[in-house]
Amino acid sequence: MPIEFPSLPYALNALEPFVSSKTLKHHHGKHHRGYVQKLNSAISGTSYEGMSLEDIIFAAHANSETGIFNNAAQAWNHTFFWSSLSPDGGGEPRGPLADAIEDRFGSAEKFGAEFKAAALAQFGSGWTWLVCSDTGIEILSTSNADTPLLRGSTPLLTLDVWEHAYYLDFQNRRDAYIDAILSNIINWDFAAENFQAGC
Ligand code: MN3
Repeated sequence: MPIEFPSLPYALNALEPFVSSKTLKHHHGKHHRGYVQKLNSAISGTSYEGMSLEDIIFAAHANSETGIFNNAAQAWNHTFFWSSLSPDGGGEPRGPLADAIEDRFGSAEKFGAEFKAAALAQFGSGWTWLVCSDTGIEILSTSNADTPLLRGSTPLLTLDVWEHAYYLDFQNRRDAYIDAILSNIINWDFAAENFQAGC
């Protein structure tokens, strides 16, 4: 069984005007699809064929198979990213996750400011995450395809800060992209489910 290229959990225009259908069409239909296609052709006929996507990520990393690792991790990161956004998103965290954010960051507003600063500070391509680990919840930035799974952290939500995520809509204004996502479409329900399941 090849690794599946998943459908978006919403319509192409569902995140407008914050993420345009044009961006989603390219980002999901070209970039994400491309990672999955390259991965499937790279693992065909190898010992990776038939493994879960997570197992491929760990095995390729352990074996220093950079090409397979990059495409596998990007496939996983993107699927997680689509769920981190929602047309019904935005607002503030709720429930036990809201309490954890208040304990760690002081308030949801202060969390937003720290998350934005981390996403802006990521040099070049990468991802900004809210994760939990043995020491509690924290903001984490990863470069290129790198993923918190390798650190034993549980991802709660993520933001893609590769230029392909925002250039069509915001050009070089990464700060405006971050603001639009955090204020309007970040999926706190998804983060809360991940928090309750894994932290
Ligand atoms: Mn991307």
